Amino acid sequence: MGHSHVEFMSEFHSGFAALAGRPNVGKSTLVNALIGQKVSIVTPKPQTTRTRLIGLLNLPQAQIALVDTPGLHHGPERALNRAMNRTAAAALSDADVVLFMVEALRWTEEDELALRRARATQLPLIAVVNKVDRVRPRARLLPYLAELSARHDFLEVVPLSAQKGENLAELVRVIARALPPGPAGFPPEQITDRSEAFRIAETIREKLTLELSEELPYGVAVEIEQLMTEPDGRRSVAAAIWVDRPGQKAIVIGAGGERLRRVGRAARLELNRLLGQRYHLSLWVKVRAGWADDARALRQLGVQ
Ligand SMILES: Nc1nc2c(ncn2[C@@H]2O[C@H](COP(=O)(O)OP(=O)(O)OP(=O)(O)O)[C@@H](O)[C@H]2O)c(=O)[nH]1
Ligand SMILES: [Mg+2]
Repeated sequence: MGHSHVEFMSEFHSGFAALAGRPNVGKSTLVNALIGQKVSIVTPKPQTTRTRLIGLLNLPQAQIALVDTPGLHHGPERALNRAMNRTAAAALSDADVVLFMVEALRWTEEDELALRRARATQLPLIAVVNKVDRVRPRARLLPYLAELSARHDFLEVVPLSAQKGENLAELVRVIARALPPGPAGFPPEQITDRSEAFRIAETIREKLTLELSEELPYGVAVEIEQLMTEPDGRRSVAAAIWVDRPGQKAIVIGAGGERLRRVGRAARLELNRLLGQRYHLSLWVKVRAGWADDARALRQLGVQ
């Protein structure tokens, strides 16, 4: 991001801006784009983000704690889905302002649900219309923006492209102005509230999800079992990949272990770059039947 113009504010502003939206609208992509670093994983699959996390944006006159949340959704009533919806709703109610995100030219029942949840907070809402890079010609957006504006008395409606980085400075300006005056709540060098172990587990899960998009309808979970520094200075990680059924184990591993090796390699390269250390990953696949509907398993994963 770099250059955001908030110089019209005479006092320092600080607070929490929580993302609200159905799965897949681009909430995590936006958080990463605003922070200028990947703090939240992104995939083309809905329900990627499973828990809330914070990305911190420090400006000369404001500190914005962007709260990424799981997409609000209907659908399978597993304990995991209930926990995701609950987490998202709770994160919204703890915020100072809510960024209600939709995809340009689209409005679904889940968008309706998400707007209902966002309104229930009684906080000011900023509408963010993402993925405008797909709209050609841009004038096609105008009736959509008008319809959206009629749905709620939004503070502002900001069309942008998180992926292409279009119009982000405008959004930052709007958020900073909506936050209350006050000192920064986090040290300026901090970029996220999440631990190294969390970011490792999430990076592995992202690479797995990208590899397995169609094959594992219930997805996987990743548990970090060990994290330590080896004598040569490398960070050594042992991670268990949880699958739901024995048949899924072979799918994740792939012929001759090829797929799991590819996932491990992609995760390792990204972690080296992202966290500035050298990683050594040992991945193994564990069958944990019904994990997504098992409260104990979810607590162990930190998603509830
Ligand atoms: N064309 C386009 N695609 C985008 C844009 N922003 C995000 N995407 C894509 O949309 C998909 C979903 O992005 P995410 O950031 O994971 O969406 P999310 O809202 O966090 O999804 P959940 O975590 O499942 O709730 C990914 O394939 C992104 O690359 C954008 O501005 N333009
Ligand atoms: Mg997400």
